[in-house]
Amino acid sequence: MENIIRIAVQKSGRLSEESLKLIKECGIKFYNGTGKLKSTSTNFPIEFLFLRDDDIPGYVADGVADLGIVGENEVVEKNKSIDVLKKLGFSKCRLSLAIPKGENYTGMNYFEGKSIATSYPKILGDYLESQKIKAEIHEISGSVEIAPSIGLAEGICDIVSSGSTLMMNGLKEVEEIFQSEAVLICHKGISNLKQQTVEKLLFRMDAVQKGKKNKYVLLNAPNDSLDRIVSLIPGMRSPTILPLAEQGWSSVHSVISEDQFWENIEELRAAGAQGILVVPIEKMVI
Ligand code: PRT
Ligand code: ZN
Repeated sequence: MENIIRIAVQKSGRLSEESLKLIKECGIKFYNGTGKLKSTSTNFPIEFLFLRDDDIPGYVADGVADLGIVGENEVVEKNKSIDVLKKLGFSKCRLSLAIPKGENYTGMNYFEGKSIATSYPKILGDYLESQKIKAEIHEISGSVEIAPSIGLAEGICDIVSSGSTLMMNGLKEVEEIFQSEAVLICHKGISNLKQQTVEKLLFRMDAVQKGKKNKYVLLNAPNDSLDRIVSLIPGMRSPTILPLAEQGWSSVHSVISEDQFWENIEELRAAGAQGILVVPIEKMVI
């Protein structure tokens, strides 16, 4: 019982779907009925708390939850004493300064003596201080983008993803001050037994993430180009090479990284590879 960990995830919002998907990909089963605030897994020692994202850093700092999945923007803004265990690669966005699009932007000194509306007073305050700019921060909890048009502030500092919200409100992005993605956070000083469960979860998350970053390739190649092809796709230990029924040809199986995927495929074709199949990898344990 003492090894059961509690994880806080966003109840409903931009982080919810990907957070639960990642947990499911780790083979963890649970029931997530609408409106439920708590749930328990049937096959892993973990309980779920479904909360507003703003509350997650605080619950993890207090130890009400052992783990949490939340945006780095909330982690830094709330400034609670917690550990960040892992970047999760989803809900990527940036926190930016924006001003009315007709304004002539001259650099950070544009903001000297001006007022800026934001839901992130700490991140903005720290940034202004680092830039030695004195501006007035108006903290508001939502609809930040309308602040300049209603005369509340001269600029805003808000989360931007595609940029279309800024555009629709007649604003332009002038400075990116912070980059964010979802992270896994942990209470400081959890028990050894709980720590073991956290390690198991991290091991599974790593396998899922590595799987996403890599592809399995199968191809046919003439035997005289095998050396070159093996050097292009070294794989995890080394590629598997199997003879084809046709004399002088082999089938090569290996793993390639998503980052260099297209360059790799082009080089393989140039080296004589044919019939290249690329297959997604669900999990990868090295
Ligand atoms: O109800 P609860 O408090 O739980 O949720 P919330 O409404 O506070 O947060 P939510 O669900 O909107 O966002 C959760 C987290 O997702 C944020 O803390 C960020 O880490 C991350 N994220 C990623 C975003 C965006 N992308 C995003 N585009 N959070 C907010 N936005 C908003 C932004 O505030 C602005 O209004 O989307 C608009 C800008 O989007 P674009 O695409 O028009 O630029
Ligand atoms: Zn929120």
